[in-house]
Amino acid sequence: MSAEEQQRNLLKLREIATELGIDLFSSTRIDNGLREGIHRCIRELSVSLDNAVVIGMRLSEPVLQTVVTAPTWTYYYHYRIVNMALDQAVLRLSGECQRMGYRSLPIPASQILDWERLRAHVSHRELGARAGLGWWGRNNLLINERFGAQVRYASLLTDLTLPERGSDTVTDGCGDCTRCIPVCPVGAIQKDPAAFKLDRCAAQLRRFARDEKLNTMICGLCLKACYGEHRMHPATEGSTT
Ligand code: B12
Ligand code: SF4
Ligand code: SF4
Repeated sequence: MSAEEQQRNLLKLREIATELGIDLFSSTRIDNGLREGIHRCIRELSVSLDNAVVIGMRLSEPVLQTVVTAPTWTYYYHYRIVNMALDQAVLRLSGECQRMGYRSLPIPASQILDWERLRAHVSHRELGARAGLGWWGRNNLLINERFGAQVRYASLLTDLTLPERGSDTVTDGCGDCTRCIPVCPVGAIQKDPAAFKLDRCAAQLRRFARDEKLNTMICGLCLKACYGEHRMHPATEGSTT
């Protein structure tokens, strides 16, 4: 397929995504390095479905303002509805790939397959970084230049050839910023993203799920601290509701 055709395919999918409220959109190729991290239930499939589309939806800043010391019911509902919107968008894009005569596998925004190791089908963060949507932040999240960590992601795998984008992955995008380090209640965030203490974070999210009666492992504190170019409104940054 020519580069022009690949670009046309990408634009067609991007147009649909934009109509569905998607803020970030890109694509990348699944190479052997990425394939190693893919869950065994779809690893074989990813050999032929070796193009990935990654989409992102920005979270609402006022919703995040309700998160001050713990996740709130307001944040919980937003988390759920954004996941649903992403899943619907990926479904639409996947259907479009199939109508164009290609195969496509939609990957859920947030479905854990392996509860012991806390792993899903693929890492949207890793795909997003490869697709040029952001960098690996100190808080272990994918940080987008415009929206910081305040974006949720989903992806799909397809045999429709798309342009290889963002191969120039940003490595040290955080620069001098350390804003998220002190907000973590369990000190999970370190200067070096690779030193992130996942065990501490996961234990705290289990406590939040139980104590806040959310029955879901969410938090929101290090997301709120990482807002990219769009600063939180200064008058309300620390307010409670
Ligand atoms: C299971 C899970 C968790 C587990 C922990 C999983 C883990 N291993 O980190 C728990 C329940 C603790 C958790 C917590 C949170 N999660 Co979570 N989680 C997931 C889920 C469903 C699967 C992750 C997975 O399979 N990881 C497997 C490993 C191999 O991949 P990885 O951890 O992403 O990255 C590893 C390597 O890939 C490598 N790496 C190589 N290149 C890169 C590039 C980047 C950018 C990164 C970050 C890493 C990385 O380093 C990592 C360590 O080995 C994903 C959705 C998905 N399918 O991706 C959401 C997801 C990662 N979670 C998300 C969020 C927002 C959260 C929370 C803030 C909770 C909340 N919603 O309030 C916290 C943040 C914790 C933190 N600071 O990391 C978002 C992240 C968005 C973003 N902007 O980055 C995701 C992508 C969901 C979504 N649909 O957007 N999560
Ligand atoms: S999600 Fe919460 S507990 Fe985990 S690193 Fe971020 S602030 Fe800390
Ligand atoms: S708040 Fe600053 S240090 Fe933390 S991940 Fe975001 S940009 Fe990096």
